[in-house]
Amino acid sequence: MNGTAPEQVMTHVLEVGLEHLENDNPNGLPKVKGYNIINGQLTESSDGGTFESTNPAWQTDCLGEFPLSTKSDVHDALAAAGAAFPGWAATPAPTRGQIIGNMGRLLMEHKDAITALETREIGKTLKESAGSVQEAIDTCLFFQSEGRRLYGQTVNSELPDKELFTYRRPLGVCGIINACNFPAAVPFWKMIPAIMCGNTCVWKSPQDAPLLSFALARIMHEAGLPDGVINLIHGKGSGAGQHLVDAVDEGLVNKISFTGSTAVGKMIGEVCGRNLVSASLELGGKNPLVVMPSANLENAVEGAYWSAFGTAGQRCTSLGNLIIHKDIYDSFMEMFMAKVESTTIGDSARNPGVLYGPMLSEKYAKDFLRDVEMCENSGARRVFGKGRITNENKPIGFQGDASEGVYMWPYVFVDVTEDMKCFHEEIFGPAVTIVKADDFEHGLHLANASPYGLSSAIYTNDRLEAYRYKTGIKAGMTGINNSTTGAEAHLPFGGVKGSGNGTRESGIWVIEAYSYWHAVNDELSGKLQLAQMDVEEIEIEEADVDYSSLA
Ligand code: UN1
Repeated sequence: MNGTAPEQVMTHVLEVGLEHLENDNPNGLPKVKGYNIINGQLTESSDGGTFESTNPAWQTDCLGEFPLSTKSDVHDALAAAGAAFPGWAATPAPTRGQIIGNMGRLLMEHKDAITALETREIGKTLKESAGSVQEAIDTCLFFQSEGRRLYGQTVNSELPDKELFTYRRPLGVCGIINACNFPAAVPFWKMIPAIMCGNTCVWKSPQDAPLLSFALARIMHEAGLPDGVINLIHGKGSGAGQHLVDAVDEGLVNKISFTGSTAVGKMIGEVCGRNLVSASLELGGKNPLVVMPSANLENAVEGAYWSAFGTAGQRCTSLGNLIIHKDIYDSFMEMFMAKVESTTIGDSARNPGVLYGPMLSEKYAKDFLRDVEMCENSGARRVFGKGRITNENKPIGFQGDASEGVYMWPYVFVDVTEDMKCFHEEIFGPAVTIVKADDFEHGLHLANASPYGLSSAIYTNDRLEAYRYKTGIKAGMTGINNSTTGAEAHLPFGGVKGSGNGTRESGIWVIEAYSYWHAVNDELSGKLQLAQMDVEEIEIEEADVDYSSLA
């Protein structure tokens, strides 16, 4: 797959005139000149600045150069989205849904190529990249038909000859900012419902996935999306993304949807709050998974292992605190550690079947190493994990040449207690912190004790325990006898506490985040009738019955 499929997608994006740049890519794949897409036009940064996107599994493989967008580029994109808004909002919702359906069908057609491109750009395994692309397809297919609903209501008036209605109205220009770990699924979770409701978007691509974002934006246009409805801008660090957030203060943005860290989410929430602009914030997690004695231990080990180390732990739904009942602690740990020790790691494009690939980029590796140091400093005992994988320092399951990419050992920390910093802080990478629970109540207490509330899970075959966990946990999502990951495209996704501001992505629930309710009354009587005041009063008639005598 690694040879032909990425070339297919290159051909696809090259159809719009992307030129190949000089390169020494070791895999023979092209390095392209990438662009912003503003009002359907391919544009460069106004000051000519660029940055590169490289393959974290093979760092000498450079995918392309992309515009380092300036404030004026961001403003151009906002102006285009603002200009496109009235026309798009007036387009019948079923037509908007039809275009969204076309996007889903084009993604299906190019799924293998997009999958390979995602793996090339962020290092996820091919299986997982395919899952992320499938999640984008599922989202399109779900919202295609929502375009034929987008229901409002008819409501009875308290006055005669008067009708009441509710309508869903679009918010306007939406700023979309997503992380690079689900670079196909998450922006689609945001933009598909946004445009289905009639909004227009300025999409700031994640700095580590600009080419994939470009390919997706091109596909959206090929599906029939009018120019200006989705405008793509690239950028790095606190550049273009910050300009987009700053534009909220300038009155140019009606909605921000952000997936990323809690710290940045709080900053965005403050800016939106002071401007009374709606914000959807999908933030960090320290997702707990509790294992009780009645559980099928093999199944629990598999679920915990996948939750902790699948995707190299780089999901917002990845396992944080593994909470094990003391009676099964030793037997669970024996099976768990055997799996950890044999973990397969490598470049999935060349070593199919590895559990996980590289970190998403050097930046994620640096933060991960800082965080595992924090675990040790906070008193946890490390029983597995030795830093960055090199050819001299690698676990037995590592495949390929470690010097080519940015690979991390899997980490296991035990003897973790509630008073430690590492119990409370998210670690974005392949590390798990393990806590022993005395009984169910203690396990539930520990599961609720972190500042986050995104995902959660319990393994138990006791139905009452499962019920008590489900009703006692404070989290946006809970798996029973399942891992902490695995949200589906038609269930509400999001968290409580430090994991977000209560908004939800996906399914019918996300529509609330991209529309407002408009209540309309139509007075047909030809006169002014005042609600509450001109309503006919119905007197209660005194009944001549002694009810107590009937008993
Ligand atoms: C994310 O990490 O931001 O449930 C999204 C899951 C995936 C989505 C994760 N379907 O793990």
